[in-house]
Amino acid sequence: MSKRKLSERQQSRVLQQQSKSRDQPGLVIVNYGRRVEVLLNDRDLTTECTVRANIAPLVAGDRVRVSETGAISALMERDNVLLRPDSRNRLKPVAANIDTVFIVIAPVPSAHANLIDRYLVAAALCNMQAVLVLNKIDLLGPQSSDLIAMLAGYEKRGIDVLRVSSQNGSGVDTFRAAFGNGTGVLVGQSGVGKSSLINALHAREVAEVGALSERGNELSGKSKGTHTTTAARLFHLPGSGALVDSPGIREFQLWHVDPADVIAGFPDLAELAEGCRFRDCTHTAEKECAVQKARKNDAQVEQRWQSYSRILSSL
Ligand SMILES: Nc1nc2c(ncn2[C@@H]2O[C@H](COP(=O)(O)OP(=O)(O)O)[C@@H](O)[C@H]2O)c(=O)[nH]1
Ligand SMILES: [Mg+2]
Ligand SMILES: [Zn+2]
Repeated sequence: MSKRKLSERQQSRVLQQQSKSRDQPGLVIVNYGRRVEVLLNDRDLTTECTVRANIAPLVAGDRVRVSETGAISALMERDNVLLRPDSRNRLKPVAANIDTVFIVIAPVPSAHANLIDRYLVAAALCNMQAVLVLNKIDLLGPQSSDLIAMLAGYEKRGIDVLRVSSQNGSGVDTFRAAFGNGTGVLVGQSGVGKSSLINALHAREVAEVGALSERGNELSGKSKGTHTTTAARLFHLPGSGALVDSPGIREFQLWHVDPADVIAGFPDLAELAEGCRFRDCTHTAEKECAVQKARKNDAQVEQRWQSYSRILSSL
């Protein structure tokens, strides 16, 4: 792009901003479809807004401008946005301006490394830090040794793992401290306890617990006029920080990802890959591939490669 063009674009952006300068800044709490709940920056209460036609689909965490008549007139530039495919395989934004993705897992429903890895790839590609949260530690027992070993593996590779029980409150303070002032998003299978975690952080019920309401909405395909919704919602936490509760995602697929980017979710393999002969090595069938070589001598690398390879072939 030429310098002149760029400056024209910048100029028009400035003009756009000026015309909207009387509109108030706000933060999207939840998008119900027709209406969007917004927290105006200078108020404590949220307000329901309409959305002007030219605005892209809004999600929790979006910074917007709201006109005097209560219409969202502008969407401010996003730092990042978490995307996921919907049931019809169309990419949809889930939450915006996120510092940390909390990948919630539990003893039940059981966690699979490959699902965690898919979330890790997504977080890396969306420029978000990822932390693993093991919820329901009150249910851990002798049968949990595989889960505990799996988490130790992630920890060894430098990923923070928090262990909590939203039911008996253990670890909840550590969890609260983990993101301080930032904005996090909870992701993970339905039923792992994401909404329960939000409630535990509030010490009272603010989020709806139980997968039934989510399923009800999925079947009817529309909200029943009430505010029980499947949309992601932002909760301000007592003290500081905010968390977005996202509806359960049974199968989190990464089909929209460029195969060459998958390695971003596998920093340990990426490090090995520096020794590959070809820069565009996919670590599958190439000659002189350092990852393939390491696989042969290291059972853990082999396990990690299997997960990587499963994601590659699912794209
Ligand atoms: N034993 C135990 N059950 C929990 C815990 N946290 C949540 N649950 C239960 O797990 C189920 C699903 O919780 P929910 O918060 O709706 O999960 P979500 O679908 O991820 O939002 C509910 O029946 C909760 O009572 C926990 O720490 N321990
Ligand atoms: Mg929930
Ligand atoms: Zn390679």
